[in-house]
Formats: sequence, C-alpha cells, structure tokens
Amino acid sequence: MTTSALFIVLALLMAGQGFAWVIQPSYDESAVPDDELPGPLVMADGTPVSTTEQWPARRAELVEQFTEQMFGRLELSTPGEAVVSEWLESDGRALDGRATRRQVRVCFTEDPDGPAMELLVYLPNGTDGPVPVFFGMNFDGNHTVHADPAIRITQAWVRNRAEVGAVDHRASEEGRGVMASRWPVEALIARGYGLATAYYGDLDPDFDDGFRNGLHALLDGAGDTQRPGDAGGAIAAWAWGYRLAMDYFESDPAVDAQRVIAIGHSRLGKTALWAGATDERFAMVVSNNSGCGGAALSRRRFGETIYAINTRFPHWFCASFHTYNDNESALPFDQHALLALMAPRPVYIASAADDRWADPRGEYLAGVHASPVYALLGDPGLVGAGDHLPAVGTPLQDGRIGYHVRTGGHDLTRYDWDRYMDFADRHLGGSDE
Ligand code: GTR
Repeated sequence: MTTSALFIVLALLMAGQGFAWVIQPSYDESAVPDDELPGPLVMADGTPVSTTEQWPARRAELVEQFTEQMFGRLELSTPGEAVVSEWLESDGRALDGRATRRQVRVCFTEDPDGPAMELLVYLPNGTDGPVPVFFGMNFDGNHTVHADPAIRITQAWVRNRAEVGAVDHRASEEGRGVMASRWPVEALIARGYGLATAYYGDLDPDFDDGFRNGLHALLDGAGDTQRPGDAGGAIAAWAWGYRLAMDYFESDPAVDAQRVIAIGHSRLGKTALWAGATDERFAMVVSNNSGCGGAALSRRRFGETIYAINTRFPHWFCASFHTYNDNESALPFDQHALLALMAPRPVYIASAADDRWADPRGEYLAGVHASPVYALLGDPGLVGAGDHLPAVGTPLQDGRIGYHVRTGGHDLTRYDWDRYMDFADRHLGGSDE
C-alpha cells in the first residue's frame, strides 16, 4: 500500500470513530456556492405548480424522492398495524399532584412479547379535556429527562457516557434527571401541554452495525449483506418510532391527537422533520438545531456537509445518499423542500448562534425558501424575513414557519421550549381550544 493510500484508510477509520478533525469544515460565507435551489413548486418533469390542487402530486413526488435518495424505505415484514400497548403504570399524583404520569410499552408488531419502545408521558391534571402533547425522543433513556424516581431505567443498549452514568452500554440510577435541562416538564405542564418521550435506542441503537439490530432486524431483507440503495437507515427507524408514538396517542383519551407536536434536537431534529413529513397526523413539527440533513440547506456546504455526515455516521441515511458526497448539486431537492412537506402545518426551526456546524443561516434560508409552498396553500410561511439572519433572540412567529436563533451553542434549552410553546399557543390554539 502506498503512503497516501494508507493515509486515506487511516483517515476514514478515524472518521468512522467520530474524529471530526479529518473533515475540514468551511465557515466562510464567501465560499458558499451560489447553486440554484431546485424549486419546491416545480414538478420533476418541469411543470410549474401554481394551484393548490397541484400540490398533493408534487408533495407525493417529493416524499418519494426524499425516501429513495436520502432517508430510505422501511417496510416491516410483520406490519405493526394494530398497536399493542400496555400501561406499565399510570399515576395521577405525579409531580406533586400537578400531572399524570404514564409509562407505556408500545410494541413494534402484534406480538406483545416482541420488541417494543417505552413511552414516558406526563399530562397536566385538572384540564377540561384532552391536551396537546409535545413528543420528542431522547438520547440517553427516559430516566435521564427528569429526577422523578418512578421513571423506569432503560434496559436497552446505551452509548457509554460517564455524565449519564452509562457504563458497559447499560444505563444506571446515576443518570436519573441528568438531562433535565432539556426537558422542562413542569413548565410544559403549567402551560397546559403534555410531554411524552421515548429512548431512541429502543428503535435503533445509534452505531453502525450493518443494520442488524433494532427495528432493522424486523424488516424485509433483514440480514442481507447487499442492501438496496434505498433501504432505510437509522433516521428512518427513529422516525418510524415517532409514528408509532402517534398511533399510541390516538388511543389515549387524555391526549388530543389532533394537536401532537413532533420535536427533536440535532439528529433527532432531522428525525422529527422526516416523521412530520411522512405522517401528516403531527399537527406541528419542531426542529431544534437539526443542521445538515435536517433544516440546513445542503448546497451551502457550510459547517457539516453531506460527505462529513455520511462519513461519520454511515448508518443514518440510505446508501443512495452517499452518492451525493461532495456532489450536492446533483440532489433533486434541498432541505427547504423537506420543510415544505409540513405545509400548511406550523413548523418551527431553531438555531443557536455558536452552533456553526449546523449552519444557522442555512437553516433560516431553508425556511425562507419553503415559504412559497405555504403561500400557495393560503398561509404565510416565514413572516418578517429578509435575506439576513434575524438578530439573535428575536423570534419570528407570525407566519406558519417560525424561526429563532438564540445565544449559545448546540443544545435544547428552556429559551427554546418557551418559544415553541408560544408558537403552539398561537398556531394550534394552545390548551384552550
Ligand atoms: C453531530 C452531527 C450532527 C448532529 C449532532 C447530534 O456530531 O454531526 O449532524 O446530528 O451530532 O445529533 O448531536
């Protein structure tokens, strides 16, 4: 092997281990290519989409393109049609009597003893009827989102992280409540919202195992070494879990299934967008710092690129997406079209000023370029927007696309949640309808 070949092999191996330094990101706005974005309102054959009647066909075409080229298909060999769920517990006196807590086992198939995810649900007490609920997956297990001693500790594989007490890929009591700053349950309850969460590793452990574990083990073609280019990756599996949670919410009379909001941070922000795009039962979607593969425009090549994401996380997207490494201009879509798939439902995009890896301006511009689809359907998208990123801490919430960039880095904070509740109050009628 020549020295340069050896170097490339080493670099790729290290990239696979998450060493970002082998990838040289660009943070130079003047280096952003001025490639034209594919119009969300033009059919693949060039026909302009100018009436509301034409939108469903264009929408279906885009969903198919995103499925085939980016997230991949995911067909269960045993359809999980009838949701089998079991309340592991339900306690009406949680959080000092302010909330009802449920922990629910939701099965992937009709087999009650088969694989399942555990949902943790908090619903405000003393309401007149069913309540709107934010649902978002978590990274380290349900027990990390709140110090409540009754939350079950996940038995699933977890990433080793000393900060959350995860050792030998097992979660522990030490992790209880450690991620609570990302999940202000009491604040949500006080404003009339429920909060539901599930551990994303219940659907698919987040490492590259050749698609053998998690939901992938139940899919058509599981175990094949040659997977088709459009076979679904980990994000498709997590998004399937969002839809499964929605199936459960439709069965819980205390939840207003017409007002369930899909939320996700970072890789789970990408997931929430894909879940919202493919499941129109979600009334609103929140992308928190979702970045590359989420809200950020790929063609900008600012911060994380398609090459970078596919190299470090080869299991997130389908194999076909890898053909766009350093080849963004060949994509038949860009991420503004993913946002447009929420239309006319409200969607909120949030960035953080120091989170340059996720390209705040690229996330914002995707909202700007998704707006014509909202306008076509009769609602303004991003209102008050110009070419420039809005000032830090000045949320745009008048239209059905919301946006803010806050101070600080890559995180899901109380500031973000307060804005999401404001936006939901405004566009979904909050808890009063
Ligand atoms: C980063 C990745 C981002 C984002 C983030 C996260 O390493 O490059 O795309 O998904 O992880 O999920 O925290």
